Amino acid sequence: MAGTLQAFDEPIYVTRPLLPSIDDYKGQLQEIWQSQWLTNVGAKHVALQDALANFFENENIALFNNGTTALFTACRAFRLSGEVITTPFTFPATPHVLSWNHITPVFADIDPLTMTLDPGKIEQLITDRTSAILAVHAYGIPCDVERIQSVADRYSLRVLYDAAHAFGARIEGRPVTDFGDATMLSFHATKLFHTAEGGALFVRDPLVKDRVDLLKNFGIKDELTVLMPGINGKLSELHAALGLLTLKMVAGERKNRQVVAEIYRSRLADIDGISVPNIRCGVENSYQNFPILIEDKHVTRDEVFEGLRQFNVFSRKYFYPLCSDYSCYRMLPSAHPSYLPIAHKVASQVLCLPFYGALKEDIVTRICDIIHYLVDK
Ligand code: T4K
Repeated sequence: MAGTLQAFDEPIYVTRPLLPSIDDYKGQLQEIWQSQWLTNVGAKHVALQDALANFFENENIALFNNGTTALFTACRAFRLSGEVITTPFTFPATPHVLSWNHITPVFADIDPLTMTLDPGKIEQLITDRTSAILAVHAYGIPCDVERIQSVADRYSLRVLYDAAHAFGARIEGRPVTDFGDATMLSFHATKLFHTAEGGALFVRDPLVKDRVDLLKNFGIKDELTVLMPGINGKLSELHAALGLLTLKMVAGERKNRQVVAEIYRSRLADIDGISVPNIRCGVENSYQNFPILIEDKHVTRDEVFEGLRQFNVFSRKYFYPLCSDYSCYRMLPSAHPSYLPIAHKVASQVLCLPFYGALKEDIVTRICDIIHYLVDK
């Protein structure tokens, strides 16, 4: 079969950003130039924040210049301290925002089906220093929010969600941003909805939203009053304007990604040793990534990863290595691999395939043929 398969002329990346027409963006830039207002909560920022509040049916939103700053600020807004229980199966930003707040991340194992924090593993890690649970809707597959909340309620802990991947994901019909005390979204260029760089924080309590707005602007109340040590978390007008345009394209992009996902699912279904995570009943995935799990049967995950590269296909091993294996965290007691068997297994098997709406049907089919070849050879 290798003879009939050829490497792609152009590299096929794990994702490509959603881009509006350059003319539409020029139109936005013309308005910004005319206003001479480039940042600090200008008209585009206000318009995007309103549009997103409307989209998520939630007024308690604050826009940020990236998701990491949004999550960092959330920790400050809730005055989290001591220890926070989180997942090792995530992007470095998740534990790093804790460290930057002088909080110790405590890693709990993940659920093998959702690949998110296992609610059954949280309770045993709670100490008198625990202030919160920080869970991640990895790949936009929602966590078991009900069980996480019930543990948190029993111990009076805050619940924060890193929903960097979860734009548009729903739980029992409700947006993921409706759950927990706060939810962060990332609007990075690699995300389904993006502003090139950007992010947002949704909070349950309007008083916390006021505090978040202060914290993201140096703690400035007015020209003469600084109320608290804040940070610069503001989204510029140029980024907000891009978001206004990409937001209009999100529904179409989601539909296109569903088509790509369907091709992958149907063409990879019959490969022994490869599985596609199933979404449980009552939740809707955001279609941020397309992860597959490769059991070490006929071929290893790393062999498929390397094999795809030979064909100019750049899949990614999100999230390998686990955060608990980074040199800055592996000395933590909770980071010991013996406590995190599922996370280690999933991290050694997972591969995120190229996944974006503009990926043509014949390209997806060819990627599947290459995977078939790599498994059979
Ligand atoms: N929490 C979680 C769970 C996250 O996944 C992330 C970010 C965060 C928090 C933090 O949110 P932000 O502070 O970023 O808002 C990328 C993104 O940079 C990162 O935002 C994202 N997660 C992560 C999962 O993916 P890399 O290092 O893999 O990106 P990079 O540059 O290798 O890009 C991946 C592929 O995307 C490239 O091979 C090609 C394509 N690409 C990328 C960019 C930047 C483009 O086609 N155009 C582009 O402009 O981290």
